[in-house]
Amino acid sequence: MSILVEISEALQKGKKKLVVQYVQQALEEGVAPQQILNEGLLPGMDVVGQKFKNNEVFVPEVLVAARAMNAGAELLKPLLAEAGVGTPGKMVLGTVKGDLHDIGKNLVKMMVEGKGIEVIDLGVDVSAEAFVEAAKEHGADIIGCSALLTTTMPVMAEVVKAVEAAGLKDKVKVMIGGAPVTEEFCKSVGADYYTADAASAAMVAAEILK
Ligand code: B1M
Repeated sequence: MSILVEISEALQKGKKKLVVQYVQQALEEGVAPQQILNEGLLPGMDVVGQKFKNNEVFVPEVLVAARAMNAGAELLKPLLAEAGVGTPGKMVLGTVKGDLHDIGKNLVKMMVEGKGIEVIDLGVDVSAEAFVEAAKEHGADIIGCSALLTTTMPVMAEVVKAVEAAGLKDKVKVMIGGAPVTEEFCKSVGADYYTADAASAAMVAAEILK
């Protein structure tokens, strides 16, 4: 089995130490860091994302796989930076104001990072202004908003309005999600994208940044 397949399979099983060991081995064998990322770590995380979407694996498996992914990616980061390989783009992510639920938001973060995208995590209880300020500060391409309460969903409309007011409508896409959020709601508030789960959010984010 090729070392890149070994990396992908160890990641899918959440075997962090093994992922680190294989990434090191691949580097010693002269495999390019970008190839390790694109053909080892990222496809491994894609498999986990798909299985999660299909209810074949659940939150704990995603968490351990994401930890393994991050450990492998940490080894590559300085080498990728040296080689001038940047991230495909940036997402500012948070749970909207008044809402403290963050389990789904954290899954979205892991899946999106699994696509090589940089995520600036603003945490929970994030106001529309704070989303927009952070997007400006970090030059983000996407604002991702999560809401779990029907009472906090209207904050997503405020985010869309704040993006427009800041003159960022053409630059920054607003993605929304969370259990009570729907495609219909997304259209009604003028957000750019709605996705039902973390794996789809990551796929759509990667598409936006292509
Ligand atoms: Co709360 N809670 N909760 N809660 N809680 C719900 C959401 C609720 C449905 C329970 C119920 O009554 N049946 C209900 C909301 C009702 C409503 O609004 N209609 C509710 C309530 C009422 C409350 C409180 C008001 C309770 C109280 O104090 N009286 C309170 C509110 C606090 C606040 O936020 N201000 C509260 C508090 C809490 C805890 C702190 C105890 C805890 C949160 C812990 C934490 O997050 N750190 C909690 C929990 C755990 C839940 C339930 C049980 C589980 C939520 C969860 O994490 N699901 C929930 C009931 C339920 O769903 N069974 C409930 C798992 C998670 C993986 O799913 O977040 O949907 P989810 O994320 C999914 C997708 O939605 C999507 O991807 C993820 C998976 O792939 N997704 C995105 C999420 N964000 C996305 C963003 C995207 C794209 C996709 O793009 C950017």
